[in-house]
Amino acid sequence: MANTDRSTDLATIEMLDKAAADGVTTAFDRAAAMKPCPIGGEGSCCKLCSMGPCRLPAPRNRAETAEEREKRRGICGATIETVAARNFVRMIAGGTAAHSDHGRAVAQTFLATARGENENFQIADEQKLLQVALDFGIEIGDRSIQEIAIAVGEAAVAEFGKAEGTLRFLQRAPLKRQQLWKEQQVEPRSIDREVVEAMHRTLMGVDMDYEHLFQQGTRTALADGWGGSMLATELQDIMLGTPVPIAGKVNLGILKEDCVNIIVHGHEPLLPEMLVIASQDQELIALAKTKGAAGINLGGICCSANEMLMRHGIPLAGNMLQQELAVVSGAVEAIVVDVQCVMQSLPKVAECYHTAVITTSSRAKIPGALHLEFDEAHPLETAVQIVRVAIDRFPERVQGMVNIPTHSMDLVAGFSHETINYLLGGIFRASYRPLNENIINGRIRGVAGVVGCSNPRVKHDDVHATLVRELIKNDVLVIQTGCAAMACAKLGLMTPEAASLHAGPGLAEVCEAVGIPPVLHMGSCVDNSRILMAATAMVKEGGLGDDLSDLPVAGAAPEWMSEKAIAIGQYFVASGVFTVFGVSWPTLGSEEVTRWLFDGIGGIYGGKWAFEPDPLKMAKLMIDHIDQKRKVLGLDKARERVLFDMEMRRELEAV
Ligand code: MSK
Repeated sequence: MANTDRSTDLATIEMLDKAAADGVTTAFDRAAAMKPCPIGGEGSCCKLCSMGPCRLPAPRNRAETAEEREKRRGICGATIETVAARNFVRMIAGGTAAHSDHGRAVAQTFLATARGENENFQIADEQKLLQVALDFGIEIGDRSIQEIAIAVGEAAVAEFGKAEGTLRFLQRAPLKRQQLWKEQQVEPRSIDREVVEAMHRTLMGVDMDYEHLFQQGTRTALADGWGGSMLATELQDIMLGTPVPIAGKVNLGILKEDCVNIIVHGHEPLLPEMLVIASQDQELIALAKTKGAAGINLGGICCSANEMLMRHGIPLAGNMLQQELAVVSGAVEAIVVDVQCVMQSLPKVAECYHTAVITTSSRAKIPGALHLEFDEAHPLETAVQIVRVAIDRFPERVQGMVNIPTHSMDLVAGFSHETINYLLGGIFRASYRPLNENIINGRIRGVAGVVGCSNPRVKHDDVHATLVRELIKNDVLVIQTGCAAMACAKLGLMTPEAASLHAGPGLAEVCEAVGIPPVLHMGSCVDNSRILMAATAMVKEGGLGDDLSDLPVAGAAPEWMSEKAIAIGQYFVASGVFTVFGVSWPTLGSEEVTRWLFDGIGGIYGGKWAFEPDPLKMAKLMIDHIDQKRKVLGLDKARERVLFDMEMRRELEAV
């Protein structure tokens, strides 16, 4: 396959050409060489015990007879429904564990910071601290900020393993949704407990009723979205600052030929925060100059990058599939990784260049990488050590191997849900009212969350971009996180100018009046919890129903690959959001389970799943859903657009 068919991104194509010339193999090559296993891919493989693995594929290209269907069982007698559901629930548990272990690390650092045991971090957003304290039912009174922070930190750490009660952030949801979760008995009790119970119930010989299995899957996913992920986001904001709009750049063109280039890749933002400080340290810059460099240039891949961008404007080098390609540029002195979405191939790719691959988490090592563990008690020291390693590598750069793509793009990021509130409502009357009103009057048709990974099984960035362009063209405001956000940012969809170039007339009018792009960057993977909060604020503002499932909104992960995406999708569905995934669907081996996820579950939660790999068809599914919600709300007639008059414009501009 030509590299132009593998990605729409010009920098990626250039680096794939260079990788081939340099004799380097990438994920794109490995995907082309290895077809996905069709049995595992559709959820029909059970490898939970050593009586198997049992393969339970349906007949290909013809309908299954009832007799064949009855015989499609594992050695223990497990039906294909049980096998497909167990596999799916285990994916949810894996994704929830990842986000929540990240959340736990943040909560522990937060508590140490509050107690004065960690001087490198501080309480940066007192207002948010007080908000979380109120949500946690913590008394404020005349207590000091430190006392409140300690109480919040202790309560946050307890959310992971408390013995009684349910998760505190569930109370943030609309009342109707809380009631529904209670009735369905899916309120998560503690985060760890739900992951443990999901693993237990999916073990050989335990839970065998697929709907009952999905009940636990739902409870586990809610422990992610309204638990581990939301805790990570909120506590990071309190310690590091809640994002506000900030200009940045994206794509491999951000690498600088004359500088020591350090790429941070992974998810947890605490070490990256310290690397931001260390990379600006005058002594270290002077040291870099003694080695012949003009300075130190920091960039990011995946969600560590999103975190650094949102709070410091540090440029994004690219999304998940560009991690190897950053090294292939020959201009990266160190790629620093922690957890999640890191490819084991990095040290192998780095062998061809001079790049140091540095692992930093106590939870993750890679053979062939240098391990410099992040010392939470002395985080800046670890960061300084890493920068020194990178500086020492600069003289080893082989000039003939350096080829930095010229492609980079401007973007505006930092749209936390609080920022949307201020931008739309104004600093003195922060409110979602203008957003709701513009949905009600039809300028904005609805809102779509387009999130998730990149995946070499589809044309890189293309599915994201085609879907998002189609949505904004149809007046749907798009909010994004993770690698999806980078895909669209690279194509210029996150600049204010994108409104007049790509958005439909109603959406463009609102974006131009307020000065926002039609596609809003909301952060990293754990920040999908910001989308839950934004949607909840829309419900609470009024006029769009009284539950999340009433809103004209939809979600998608067009190029997903990680189990984390499945956990996110399930908590969106259980929160009432129609959610479409592309690439492939992991329960297709069971018609019954798939039908239940695509339809039956909607009867319970109001949100349901869909699978559609074609981005234009995916957009149609989402827009049809949004229109159907508008109809139920009586807003279908309101789509005769009202043009902004001067008074309306003044109101929106009073920010
Ligand atoms: S990094 S989970 S590839 S979005 Fe959060 Fe990107 Fe997916 Fe990892």
